[in-house]
Amino acid sequence: MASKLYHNLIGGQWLPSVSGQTLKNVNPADHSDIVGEFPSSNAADVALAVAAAKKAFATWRLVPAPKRAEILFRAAALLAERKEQYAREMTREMGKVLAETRGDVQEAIDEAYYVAGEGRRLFGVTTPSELANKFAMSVRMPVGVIGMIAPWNFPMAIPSWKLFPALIAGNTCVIKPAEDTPLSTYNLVQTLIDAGLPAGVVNIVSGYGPQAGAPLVEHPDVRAISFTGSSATGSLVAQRAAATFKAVSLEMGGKNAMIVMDDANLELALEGALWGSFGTTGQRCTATSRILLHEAIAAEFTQKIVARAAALKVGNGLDPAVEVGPQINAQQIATSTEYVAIALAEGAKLLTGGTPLTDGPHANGTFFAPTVLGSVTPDMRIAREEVFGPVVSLITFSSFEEAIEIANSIDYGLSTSLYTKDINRAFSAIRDLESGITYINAPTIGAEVHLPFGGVKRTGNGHREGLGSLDFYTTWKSVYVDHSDTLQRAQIDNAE
Ligand code: UN1
Repeated sequence: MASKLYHNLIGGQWLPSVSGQTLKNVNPADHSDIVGEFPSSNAADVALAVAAAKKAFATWRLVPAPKRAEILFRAAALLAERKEQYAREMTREMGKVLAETRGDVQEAIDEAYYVAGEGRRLFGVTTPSELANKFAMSVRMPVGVIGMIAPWNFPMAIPSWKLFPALIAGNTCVIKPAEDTPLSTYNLVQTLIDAGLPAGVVNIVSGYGPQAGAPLVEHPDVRAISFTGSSATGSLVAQRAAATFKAVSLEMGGKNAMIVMDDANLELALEGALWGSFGTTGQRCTATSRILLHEAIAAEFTQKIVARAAALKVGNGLDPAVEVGPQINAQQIATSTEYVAIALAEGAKLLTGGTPLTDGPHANGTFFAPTVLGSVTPDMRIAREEVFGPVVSLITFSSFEEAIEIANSIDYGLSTSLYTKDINRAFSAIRDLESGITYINAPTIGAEVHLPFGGVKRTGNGHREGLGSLDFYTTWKSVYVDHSDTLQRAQIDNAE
């Protein structure tokens, strides 16, 4: 059966790529299942999309924000109606299990309601002028055309984190979905259109990074870029965007540590470790990838997590019995395989997993066995570099201070977690862990949309999604209204 052909969305019209080239969206659990064919776009498509977004900005910026919000409220309700269908399509293109793709759609719904509420806030500031009979305030203005480059691991949630706040603030958008998971972006944007979004306000250009992403980053009419992906690509994005002085929001890698103290509820920590490490097949920037174990409980915890990890059912995420879906593609399988080899060469011990799964129900997809590595020390590459797969490292420590030091010893700083019943240690950890997010008695995953999301060090460049995203998607305009009917000179006429 011929797979469904999708087009770019430009100025409200669905258009094939200018070159006519396409790319295939393949189900990672079953490579014989082609989800669809999408445009493989290049600079010519990006130019059309940016021109459409620029044109639409002239009118969209003047729509009152509460009216823009009404579209988001409607989109939220429509997404809720379509949740099951969109979740199934997402599992088909991305692989994660249905419970998680339902969560991904739910995250877009949450984001829509959260941001729609901002339509009646978008607060600015007023402040007294230093001069008499003069009024001072600063208001939030839209930035203009925003370019967005989205990852494949949260195919609807992360585009919603970018599109919705940009839209409520009056910007127009060109989004490049990840080449592995474009359908969920299409579903999200189709919902916005059905909710009444005018033509040209959001444009989709699908394709690969070098061909479609790079021209978006470099286009002079794009005023800001929001990027989520690897730190290596993020660095290229920032360097290329610098030539045209674009604001850039980068959301990148992690090597997230969970610390389990000797007084922790071990069963709770075990459940959290399994969910944090193997949920989304470990393919979250927030995934738990280092578990730091107090020496007093290390042996018991290790034995339990190894047994539980080995028993996880890996397979097609549409099967309700499956707990862990496939990895997204062969490249990610190669990365997981390579990191296991690097870890073993450096002295780590393979406790379970460690190889791709290729037989029986796994024959047609890209599966990797849930993997636990023991005897890992903080200096090993496996303890410092992001794998983005179902591979977790166990590291033993003997004091709380040492655990914090190990947790902070890496270049990333997205999410951290501490299991303890000691409230003093909990608050010390909240203060001392170098990360944008810290969980107490919960794993490193599970962020809610209305709190700031992002990290420090190589994880980000200081911006936040969720609460804080409006600071990226708006620019301040300070306004002075002098009603004295005389020339009043600041810094001069008010000086004694
Ligand atoms: C990601 O880790 O790539 O916090 C995004 C979470 C999700 C979002 C994760 N709400 O786990």
